[in-house]
Amino acid sequence: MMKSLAATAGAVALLLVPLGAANPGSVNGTVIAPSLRSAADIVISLQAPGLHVTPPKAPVEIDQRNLHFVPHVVAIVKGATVKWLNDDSVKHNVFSPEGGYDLGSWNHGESRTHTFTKPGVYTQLCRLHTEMEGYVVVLDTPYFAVTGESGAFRIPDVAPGKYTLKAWSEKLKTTTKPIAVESGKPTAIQLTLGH
Ligand SMILES: [Cu+2]
Repeated sequence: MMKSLAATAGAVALLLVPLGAANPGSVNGTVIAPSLRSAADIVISLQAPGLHVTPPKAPVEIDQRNLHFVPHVVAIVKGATVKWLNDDSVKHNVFSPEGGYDLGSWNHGESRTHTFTKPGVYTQLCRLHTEMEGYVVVLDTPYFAVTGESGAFRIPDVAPGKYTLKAWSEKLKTTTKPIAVESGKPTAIQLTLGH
């Protein structure tokens, strides 16, 4: 009895984890940008033909706080919706030259949304505060991250394969680098960005 139970359990485990199955890998690394004060807000994405993206059901939020877009740079997949909040006591507006939208102006506590259907970089501006600037980077890959203050990033759960790693910064030239992601392994990347 015990033996047959163990045998059954073994067979089930074998079915769940077929021999040679590809486990996800990951990509992590650091971006160095010697000409910038900070290596934050750099969008790292892994590009390959035919990648499938699933937009999140909930909108991705960008706050307008102390006359800034927070976060300054937001990366999303195509089909995702962004919701802009207003955390200030003054009115704010959002418009984008590349996106061709102008969401009007609204008060503290209110919000506006826009759904992005095409990949690209969309500058976010406010007609009421010309110094305000932010970016929404729309991607057609599920594999991306935005660097933190230290320039570090991590992209988890990447299907093994060959990719073109792309690093986008608002101030620097976009850099690409071919990389390979192996099953169940982290791939470490160090990238220096220049003008
Ligand atoms: Cu504003």
